[in-house]
Amino acid sequence: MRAPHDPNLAQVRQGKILILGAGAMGRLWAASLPLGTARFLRRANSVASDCQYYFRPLDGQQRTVTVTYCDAADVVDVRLLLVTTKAPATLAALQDQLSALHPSVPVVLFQNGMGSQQEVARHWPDRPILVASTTEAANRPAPEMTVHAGAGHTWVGALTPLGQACLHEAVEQLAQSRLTVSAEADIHQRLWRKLVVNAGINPFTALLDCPNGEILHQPLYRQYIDPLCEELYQLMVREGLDAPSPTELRSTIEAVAHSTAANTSSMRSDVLTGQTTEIDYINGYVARRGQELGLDLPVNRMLTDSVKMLTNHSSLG
Ligand code: KPL
Repeated sequence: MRAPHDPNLAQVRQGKILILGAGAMGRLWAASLPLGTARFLRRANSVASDCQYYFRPLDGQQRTVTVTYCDAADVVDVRLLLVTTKAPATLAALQDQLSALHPSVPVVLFQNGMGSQQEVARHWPDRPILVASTTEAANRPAPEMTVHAGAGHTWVGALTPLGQACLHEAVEQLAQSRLTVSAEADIHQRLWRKLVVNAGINPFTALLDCPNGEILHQPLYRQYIDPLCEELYQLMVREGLDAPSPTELRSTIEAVAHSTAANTSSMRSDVLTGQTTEIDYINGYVARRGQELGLDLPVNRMLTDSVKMLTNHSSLG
């Protein structure tokens, strides 16, 4: 078994960490946790026993990773459940799995955007529900290959009262990985910062079918980015958040587009692979939330509708 990376973490009680969602983010965590710690939760109707893949960490030393699939009811000493499913699939995936999991096991949600995490907390207010906002970059250039494409930081905060009670222990469990993890008292502000970045990059990369950095030179982006940032600013103010100016929001978006210039965004990748995108939880969430608060946000509506036309998936309304 691999030794804990930080001697201070030697005290962390070892147990299993279950992961629901064996996509790029789930595979990154499974490969980064101490050997033997992670298990993938088997999805309904699946009989898979092992998930084997190549993992290329930041140092380029590619290795094979094997993670056992299991059913929640069959694992003893579960310390955490990490949920790395796509936002639109999260509630249904948890409805299939959570009843088999002891109610005291902390659930950490890793979804992009906003709305799916709050749906989960509303469904299970008496469970320890936590949410993570991460800047770790991982992708799967081929189904059997997972690449850790950029070092980031993962902030974890609580969504329910029991989540607050186990926040520090959950962070300690996650910090056994090689990844940088910290507890965040104001997780809402972090989630909003990520939402702004995704709202300003993802739909343009999907519509223009280009890597993140290329949007900056495209007329579509240049025409809409300032009105988009104005809408995001108005909504943040209406939400009572600490809102950076529209110019600062644009600078944040462009700094990330530059630093991830060669990346294919998750939304472009979903379109290219014919999967449902997370648009309803990014620009779609902004447009809906604006409507609830009496704000018309037409650029977010237009981007939501345009991305949906690419994939033809149904609207949340
Ligand atoms: O989070 C991302 C995504 O692709 O969903 C960004 C930050 C845009 C990086 O690709």
